[in-house]
Amino acid sequence: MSISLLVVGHANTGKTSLIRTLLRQQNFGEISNQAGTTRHVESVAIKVNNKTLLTLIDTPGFEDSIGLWEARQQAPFDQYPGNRWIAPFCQSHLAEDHFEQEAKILKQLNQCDIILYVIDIRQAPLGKYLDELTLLASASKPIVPILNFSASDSVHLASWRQVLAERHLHAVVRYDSVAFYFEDEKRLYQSLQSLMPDHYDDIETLLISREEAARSRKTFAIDNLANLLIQAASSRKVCDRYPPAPDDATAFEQQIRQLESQFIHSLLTLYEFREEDVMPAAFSVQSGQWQQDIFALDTLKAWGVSTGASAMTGAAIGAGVDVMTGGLSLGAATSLGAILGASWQTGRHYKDTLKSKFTKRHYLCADSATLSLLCLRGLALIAHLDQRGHASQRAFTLNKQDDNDTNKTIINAIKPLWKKARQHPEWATQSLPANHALKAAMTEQLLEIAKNH
Ligand SMILES: Nc1nc2c(ncn2[C@@H]2O[C@H](COP(=O)(O)OP(=O)(O)OP(=O)(O)O)[C@@H](O)[C@H]2O)c(=O)[nH]1
Ligand SMILES: [Mg+2]
Repeated sequence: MSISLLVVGHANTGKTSLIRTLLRQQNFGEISNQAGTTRHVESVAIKVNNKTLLTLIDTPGFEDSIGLWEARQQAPFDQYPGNRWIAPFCQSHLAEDHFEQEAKILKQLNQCDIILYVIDIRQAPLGKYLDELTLLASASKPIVPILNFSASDSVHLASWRQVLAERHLHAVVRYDSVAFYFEDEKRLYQSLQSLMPDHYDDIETLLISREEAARSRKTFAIDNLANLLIQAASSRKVCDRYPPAPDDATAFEQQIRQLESQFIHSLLTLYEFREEDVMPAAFSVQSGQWQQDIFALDTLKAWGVSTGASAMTGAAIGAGVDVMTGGLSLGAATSLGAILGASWQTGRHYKDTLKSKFTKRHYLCADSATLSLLCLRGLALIAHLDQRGHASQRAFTLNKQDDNDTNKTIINAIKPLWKKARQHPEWATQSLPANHALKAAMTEQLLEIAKNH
């Protein structure tokens, strides 16, 4: 049998939200800012490998706990000790009339293993909440208070801790269903382990599976970001003049934006969020003219020129290219390699350079500012989704990122890699395998950055 957790609390304290976050699902129940959103009891299972480890039971909120406490203290219910008042109360006319919502909660009390009492810590521990705690305590089930809305400081935190301690409720868990921290959730599960030692291993299995899922999501997200940066850096658009005609510039911008949209889409799917959860603010793609620096060591290496003689050979190539006139054919260009004595394996990089030089064609490519922006926005999105609770209702705006020192350091670490990617137009439409040298280096850098981001 799985552990059954009854999620209770005053109306609008975030009970349904808590369940959504624990499930990592946005489609459980209804949530809203209005009190009285949940009107019925609803159960849902948390499974690992098809085995149900926990059953969560959502309930309507308490609406009139002071009235309920008074009714419990009046005849005939005052005669029943402990939890014995609950059954007759649920069969009474009071349960059908005034306390219809409360009766739905009370009926569940006998069947559950643990009560999760959800508190909105933005509210002071008023009498109505204390009455709820007293009523729940009469069921003689373990209670774990959840201090919800914990992402922001609350002046009431200390007084809540005090009133809970006075009721011997020390295993209190801080939580926030919108700004989600796995460490908080871990503490909740650890409390359950100590309350139900027979289920220790099951909960441990759940914790491990949650941790593994978070790790593999992160790895996959970073892999996607590496793909985005490599593809954006290696994307080119041929145009016959520079600066480009407006149509060419627009088509190229579209190409780059499309890459980012695909990246956002795959991350939302991965983290199980919806398209409307992220609003990518528009950004302007800045494009420069693609140029191959023929004196760069990497270029020479790609041309098969030994680096020992690089400076000289590079100069010779440069001179060779400059003295040749526009009528040069690619066949003739091939002999340039022979003139220079370089071992000729240049393939398309060399041809591209010569071709653009002699056919007066230009290649547009994303400039550094655009690639920096894509990189920083990608990292910001991953950091956000890692901590976005499934109860969040506000869309995250993916904005321009600050030009601060941390971001400059990040860009300086990644830039040399996208400079290399820029020389490989054939990578624009493929995702390189994880063991590809440049992809592996990019992924490693991004993972390192994401760890501290
Ligand atoms: N910032 C923040 N908002 C939260 C948190 N938990 C819930 N909310 C918001 O609070 C509102 C109420 O959440 P619900 O989950 O509907 O609350 P409930 O207790 O199920 O409400 P009822 O079913 O009406 O009793 C929603 O707008 C949630 O987005 C939280 O931890 N932090
Ligand atoms: Mg609800």
